[in-house]
Amino acid sequence: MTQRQKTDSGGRVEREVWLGAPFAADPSGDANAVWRRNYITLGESNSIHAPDPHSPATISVNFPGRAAPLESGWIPGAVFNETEQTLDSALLAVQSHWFNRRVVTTAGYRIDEVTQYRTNSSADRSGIWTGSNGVLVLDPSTKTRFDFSGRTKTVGIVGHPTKWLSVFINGAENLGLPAAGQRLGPEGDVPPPPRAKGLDGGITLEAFGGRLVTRLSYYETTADNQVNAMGVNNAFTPRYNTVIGILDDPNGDRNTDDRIYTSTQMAKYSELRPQAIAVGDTLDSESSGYEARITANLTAGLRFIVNYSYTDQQKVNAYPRTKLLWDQVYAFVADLQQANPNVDVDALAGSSGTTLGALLATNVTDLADRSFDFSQALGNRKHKANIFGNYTLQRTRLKGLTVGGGARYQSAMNAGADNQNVMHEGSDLVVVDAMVRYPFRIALFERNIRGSLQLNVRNVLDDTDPLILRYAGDGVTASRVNFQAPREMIFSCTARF
Ligand SMILES: [Ca+2]
Repeated sequence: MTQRQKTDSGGRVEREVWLGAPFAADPSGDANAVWRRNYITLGESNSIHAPDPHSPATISVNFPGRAAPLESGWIPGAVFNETEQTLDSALLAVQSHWFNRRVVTTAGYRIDEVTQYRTNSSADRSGIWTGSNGVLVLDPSTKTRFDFSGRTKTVGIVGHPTKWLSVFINGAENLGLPAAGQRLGPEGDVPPPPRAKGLDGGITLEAFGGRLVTRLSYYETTADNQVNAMGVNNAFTPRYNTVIGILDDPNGDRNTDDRIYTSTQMAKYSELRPQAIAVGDTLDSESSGYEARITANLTAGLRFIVNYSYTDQQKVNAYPRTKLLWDQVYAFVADLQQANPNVDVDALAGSSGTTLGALLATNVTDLADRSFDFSQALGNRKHKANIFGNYTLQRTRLKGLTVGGGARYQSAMNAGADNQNVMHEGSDLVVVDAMVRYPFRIALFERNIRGSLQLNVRNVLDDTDPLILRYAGDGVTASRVNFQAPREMIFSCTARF
């Protein structure tokens, strides 16, 4: 099976302005914006309606001291881009039977090929925009091509060696398509393709003619190169640019004649550039778990379901690019201190108001804390169990009456680390639920009406103790708390006629 898909997309926000940037150099800034006011006249309903700003189309006004009248028009308000993407996919799947259908195998292979063209905007300073910062237009000279290919492989086997036993195992491997909008590393590269692997397998056992069914399963998945902002966009990149800004202009007079490094000194370091443009980094995650489920129909009216699962989640290799970058920054600053023995490099602040030493110290703590946070699967509850049973009366006058109840358990979640990086656990959780259902059948207006009355109660014990989800840095104060819903009773009546 093959498929071709084409998408064009772009984001462009427009603003109504006075054309030609008459009041300030930035054509789309507030000073040049057209502000339309609508006044409401009490008692006149048509004055409440604000007209579409595109119609009446344009405004032309004679402005004192200007020869030509001012004309209004719409221009882009912020940097924008347009992408054209072609995705070609091919898929092949095979299913086979073996040994008299006792073994069924499936295999699949999928290829995705993406070609993407990205065109950015740039400022046009010609014509009426001469002398201004320029109006943003799509710039065909910035059109860039990106090519990616993805692969997905899956294999599955289901075997029924005997009537009461079945075995299954599935494997999948996926090389996905990268998030083309992200910029990573010193050159703002498109991220590496995400790579995922998964394996799961298990057995199902049936006993007493199918009245007792037990299913045991295991799974593991790894997902590499997961892209996230991770504070690179709003902490590490701006901080890097502040550090380099101080080294560019140590005396803070907005002139870089006193730059303290040379391009040769910077070029020794593979990751260092005069400006950082990265907006994210990657991490890898691994998770594995077991699940056991028993369904028992013990007698004609009695049924039990018991379920238990264990999940382990780990995140690893957070910040490969950011860590490398900052190790090089620390070494670079040490180099500059050695090359300039008469300057206290750590004490330089340029025009930033913070010293270089303080910025680097903040960064050491910030990167260590965030790496630690990203290595923990916050909020993960490892053990989960449910038990639910119901009994339906078989004889007696209340034949058909079903009474049921159960409990849900979740072990304490990972509630974060304190300032000493000691992990804390939040609260565990047990909720008890119950239900009663009674079916009825009555004759009304010569029609047979069947229905049921049902009462469901959630949180029977009305346990409303707050659940601690996260601790503050002191490890004692709860910083995030969830309140459980109090006891809830829902009575419903269903009738079919
Ligand atoms: Ca300077």
